[in-house]
Amino acid sequence: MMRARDAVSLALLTLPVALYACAGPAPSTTQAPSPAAGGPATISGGPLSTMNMPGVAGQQKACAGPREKTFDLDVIETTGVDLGMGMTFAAWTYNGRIPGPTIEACEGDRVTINVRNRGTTSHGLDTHAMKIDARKYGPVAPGATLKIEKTVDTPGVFMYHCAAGPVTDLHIKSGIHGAMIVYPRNEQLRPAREIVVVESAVYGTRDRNGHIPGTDPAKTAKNDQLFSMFNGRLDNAPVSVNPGDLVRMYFVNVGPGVSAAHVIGSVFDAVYAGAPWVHGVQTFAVPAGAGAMFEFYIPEAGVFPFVDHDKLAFLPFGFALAFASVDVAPGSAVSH
Ligand SMILES: [Cu+2]
Repeated sequence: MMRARDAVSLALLTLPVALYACAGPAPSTTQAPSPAAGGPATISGGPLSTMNMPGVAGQQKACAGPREKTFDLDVIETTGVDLGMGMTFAAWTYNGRIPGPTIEACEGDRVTINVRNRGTTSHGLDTHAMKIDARKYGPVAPGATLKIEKTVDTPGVFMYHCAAGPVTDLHIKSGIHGAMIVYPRNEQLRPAREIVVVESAVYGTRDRNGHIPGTDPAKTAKNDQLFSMFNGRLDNAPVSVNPGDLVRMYFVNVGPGVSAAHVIGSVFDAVYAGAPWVHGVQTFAVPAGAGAMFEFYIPEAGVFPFVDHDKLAFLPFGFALAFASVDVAPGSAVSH
């Protein structure tokens, strides 16, 4: 597996650079911005994306738009979604994708979510952004549509996922989850290159053809994943950024366990996981079922992989999302 090897070599290549920077006088850099000075970021491009995750509309559009927003989702039990690296997974999903579509609202919006159950068993939807009678999250029978309505009044990045009574864990871990952003209405976020990243995992056994035919309840019960992923892919292409960019990541951890969110080669300038913002954080803990905004600068030309520092064992499965301002040698996990 070419990509697997390369993901490891990426990490190995990156480490000595970090160590060098610590050990000696600061190496001269040509165009490092000064995050410490708190100056405005150089924004030289639009929202960022990965294969399974389009760019966000953003705070300005969400908050300038109508204060009543409606989102329609379909629960679809697939026979196989492509995870990359030659693997497919018979996932259960919202809208046929892992993760589901990102729901963007603004603080104070009246949000309606219609969930059409196109599956063969009962499904629902639970969004952590709402304060509501939990029974309103379903589930509903196959063929039925669930309607959830509430004003969202807490800004942040929230997980949403299937609500299926006692088997909810199995449904979430089969792929029925996504991110919901509630932008603050009165606090203007800094100009930044924005991206949504959802960390999740697959629990099953792959066959000779790389197909994982379903979720294994014994493995989900033990949080024993086959591998973890960002945005439903094992092999995300590098995200192209520029030196000086401020990146704002809307992050959700589906699980398992705590995500030790970290960017190799940068330090979070600001983190929001519920007021207030905190600053100068190397690694931020996001438990399963939680989310956060991470703001970090691209300090100089190079490659800056976002990782779960507690799950580096999955680097051979491509579990790193590289932010890169440079072309990387062909055959590398961070090549364009
Ligand atoms: Cu479900």
